[in-house]
Amino acid sequence: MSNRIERLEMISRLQLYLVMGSVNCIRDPEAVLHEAIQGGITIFQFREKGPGALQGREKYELAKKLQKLCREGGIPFIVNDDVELALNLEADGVHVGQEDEQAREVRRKIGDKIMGVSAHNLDEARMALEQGADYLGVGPMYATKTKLDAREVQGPSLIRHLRDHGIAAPLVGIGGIAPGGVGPIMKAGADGVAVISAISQAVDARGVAGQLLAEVREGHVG
Ligand code: TZP
Ligand code: MG
Repeated sequence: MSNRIERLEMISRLQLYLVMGSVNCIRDPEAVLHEAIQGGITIFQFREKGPGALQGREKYELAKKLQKLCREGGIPFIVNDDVELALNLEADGVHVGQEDEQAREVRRKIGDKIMGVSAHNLDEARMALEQGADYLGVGPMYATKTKLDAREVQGPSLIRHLRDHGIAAPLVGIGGIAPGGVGPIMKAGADGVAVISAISQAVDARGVAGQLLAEVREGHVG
């Protein structure tokens, strides 16, 4: 991210990040995403993963439909892990974890698209930024049942720790975040929060998104 305007734009995009695939939904994913966009999510990540996840053509078709909703809603569409899918769809970016393809390699393939990387400690954060990450997903903030292989809970203090050690990049907290839990993460220095179940399993996805966004804005410091 070369200039200050782009950086500020990235930060404002990260306020409320919905991460979701068909496996996470108890209702039609398109309906959930549509409501979440109405509720104010600022960015979306297609994460089609875990037991029962769609593959091949079906995965592609769902991604395409969700990307269309993002375009209509004016929010970026990011693909988890699958660089090839992101390139085929001309997605806005890719998010990779520590167990996925090396961030440096992903950056080489995607050019100037958005690249997010998951980081669980200072070393991983520094490495990801050195390899070209535009933002970091940091967590787990709280206990989560959604990611079976999630690392140990870190708490919002991990965000503070990264800030205190000079990590100035856009940061988004993830893991177990629901309405009522956003304030401490923002106050620790995050730019936003990423959620899966709080929105994808909500009866009122629009209402929950609205609540989360309000908490992000209230809790924002600096
Ligand atoms: N990475 C760290 S925790 C997590 C991911 C993908 C799962 C977040 O899901 P939820 O339902 O918001 O706890
Ligand atoms: Mg991954």
